[in-house]
Amino acid sequence: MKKNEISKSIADKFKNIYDARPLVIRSPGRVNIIGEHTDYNEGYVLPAAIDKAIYIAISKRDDELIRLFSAEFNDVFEGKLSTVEKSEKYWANYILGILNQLQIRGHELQGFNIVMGGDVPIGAGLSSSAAIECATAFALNELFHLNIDKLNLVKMAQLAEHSFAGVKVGIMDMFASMFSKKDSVIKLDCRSLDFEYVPLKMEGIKILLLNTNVKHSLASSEYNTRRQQCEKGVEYVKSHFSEVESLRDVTIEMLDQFVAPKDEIIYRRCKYVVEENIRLLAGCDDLKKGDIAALGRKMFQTHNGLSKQYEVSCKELDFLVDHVKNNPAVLGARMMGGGFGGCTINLVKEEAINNIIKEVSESYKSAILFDISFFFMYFY
Ligand code: GAF
Repeated sequence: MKKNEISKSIADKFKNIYDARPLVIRSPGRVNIIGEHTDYNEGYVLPAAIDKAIYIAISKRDDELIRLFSAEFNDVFEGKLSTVEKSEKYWANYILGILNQLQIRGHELQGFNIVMGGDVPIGAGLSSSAAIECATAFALNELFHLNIDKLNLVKMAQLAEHSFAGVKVGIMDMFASMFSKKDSVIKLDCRSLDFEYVPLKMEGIKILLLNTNVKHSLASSEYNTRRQQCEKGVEYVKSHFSEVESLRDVTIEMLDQFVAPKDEIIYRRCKYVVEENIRLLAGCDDLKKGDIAALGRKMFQTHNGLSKQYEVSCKELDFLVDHVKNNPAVLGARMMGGGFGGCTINLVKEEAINNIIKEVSESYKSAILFDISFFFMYFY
């Protein structure tokens, strides 16, 4: 379905349920070209918003009730403004988390009705959760004239995910959803939050997303563990260099000297992050020079690091990357997002796409006993 058709169907659903005309807000999912697990280490990322989005239809109520309907799950949540807390309905928590952030900041709201829907596949690593949080934050900001700027909405969305979804995510997904621009990726410095739009021009090459259609349950707990392991690595180095605040300030030499002798696993985790930041900066230069083959090679290296050093891949993701690795029509491929399932991102020569999809789908089905699905990345 096209954007305006989805928007209309969500608005129609809203009118059927609540008999009112809503404000409809659309917030996109994202891809990330390179720079994975670097955001919470104050490094760099290179995301872009895609043409798949979450839609929030919303209107005010006269009481203090909150009524939420998820079109995806055909499920209802009801609560009160005076008792906003984590719910067992995990989809509702992304909305409640934003409400909680607004209340912490002292914003006075009235009750409201919401219908939520959209076409960002859930669990595919395309940030459907960040898109829900950003759409909700934007919608409540508009509805109640709160005058919160976009960067603060992004920060609130990140904190909502920490407190109501329990995952200590970085800022990349929300930032991409809120700040992306057509035909460009965002080179975001996650320390200063300075950013630059880098044009994504790839003649004859398409971005193909292959969805493993699996999401392993350890994704959230392992994500938080990786974050702690990185912090531990920083602590080891900081005891020798007090000015070090995050892995952004750390060099491979420091890791060799102060982390390797202490803990081999932490050393591997930190080394991946330090190398990934170097790869991203070089990858941006490749992009600016139009050297997509060089960028693609770095993506393969990133996958290798995520799989072997950072250990956030899984057999399904590894299968998809291994499968295209020696195909000359695939310039680069890697797992994308937090890991343990979701999509791989592939840079593929246009003329070979149909064959690749057919071939990978068949092999995946016989090896993994699952179907893959695929999408092309189109800009928001
Ligand atoms: C998830 C998180 F939400 C992001 O903040 C980022 O850390 C990513 O995993 C890994 O790069 O999408």
